[in-house]
Amino acid sequence: MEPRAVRHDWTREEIQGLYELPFLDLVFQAAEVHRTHHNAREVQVCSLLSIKTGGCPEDCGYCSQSVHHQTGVEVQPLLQVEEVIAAAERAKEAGATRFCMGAAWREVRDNRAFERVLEMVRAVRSMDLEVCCTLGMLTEAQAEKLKEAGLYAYNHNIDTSPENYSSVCSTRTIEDRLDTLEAARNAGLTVCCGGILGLGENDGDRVGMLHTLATLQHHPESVPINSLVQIEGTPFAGNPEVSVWDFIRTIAVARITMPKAMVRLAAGRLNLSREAQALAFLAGANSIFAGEKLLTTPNPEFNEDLEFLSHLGMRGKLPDVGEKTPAQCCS
Ligand code: SAM
Ligand code: DTB
Ligand code: SF4
Repeated sequence: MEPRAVRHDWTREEIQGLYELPFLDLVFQAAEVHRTHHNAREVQVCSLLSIKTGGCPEDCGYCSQSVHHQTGVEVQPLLQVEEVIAAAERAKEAGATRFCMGAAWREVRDNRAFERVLEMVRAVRSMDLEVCCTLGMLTEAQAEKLKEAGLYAYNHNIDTSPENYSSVCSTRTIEDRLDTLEAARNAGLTVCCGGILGLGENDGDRVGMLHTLATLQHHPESVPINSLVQIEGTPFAGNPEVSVWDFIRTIAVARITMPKAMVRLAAGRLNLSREAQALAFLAGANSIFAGEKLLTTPNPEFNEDLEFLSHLGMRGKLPDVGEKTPAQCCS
């Protein structure tokens, strides 16, 4: 087989073998794969906005927005379209090319709130930004409506391995997650799907999560790797901090097993030194969330990130907003 072919038949043992490589061998291999498939000087700069905050009926153990945990996050009903446009303008001005809107919903319902989200998508799309939404579970018909409105990507994470899933969330199953991903895929949306480190998982769970993603029929175009931002009042507050080495290993294995995907250094960057972030870029990360807030927690400021990228000789990647169909790159 051609050494750089995109594979969907990874065995768990192979992925485990990659994860266990000597650290620098792994980073070197990942850097080679990265440089074969991507311009290693480009980083995608994404901005996040919580369009509906808190009050979520799901019990995800990491989340500040679940009604099952007392976290002090204030419930904020669905924003107005104008507020979203203003935020997207600020993000674009600051240098973002992808704008991701998150709602603390268990699932999308066919109601006026969804109509308003469709309006938000149309508006942000008209600003030549890649538009991404993360709204919980959805049906194929709903995904089609989002696609028609101009949505580029749907984010829906599997978070951890299939075996560990029930210890992270008990109000849905990983199969529910995979069904939603399939609905988004069938509607022609690109898929953004990754997970979180720091949920009490072991190395085998990290391998299991990557194995699940890397053996999907189509790899996600975008794979966010989050490091838990600990939230007081959630079951995972007080967990041991994620090792930087493990975080970078996970990024490197995601890069090797899903060569064409954008691998995002997602939540948790405030706990990572700039040197560690640079190592993560070397290991194949090529996307970040920028801007002072993620959904409910702090994140590095735009200016600091842009300065940092420029210090590394890197630049922001242009948005994929042309006429070509985006999803075809990662099949
Ligand atoms: N409610 C929707 C859902 O769960 O699909 C969308 C929003 S949810 C906050 C999006 C993702 O953010 C989660 O799947 C999880 O991977 C990540 N996330 C949430 N809280 C986090 C935290 N405290 N630390 C790191 N990542 C987190
Ligand atoms: C993803 O994987 N990480 C983002 C985005 N997709 C929606 C969310 C991170 C949230 C971090 C915790 C918070 O700010 O509440
Ligand atoms: Fe709700 Fe999403 Fe938070 Fe889970 S991660 S509690 S589904 S907002």
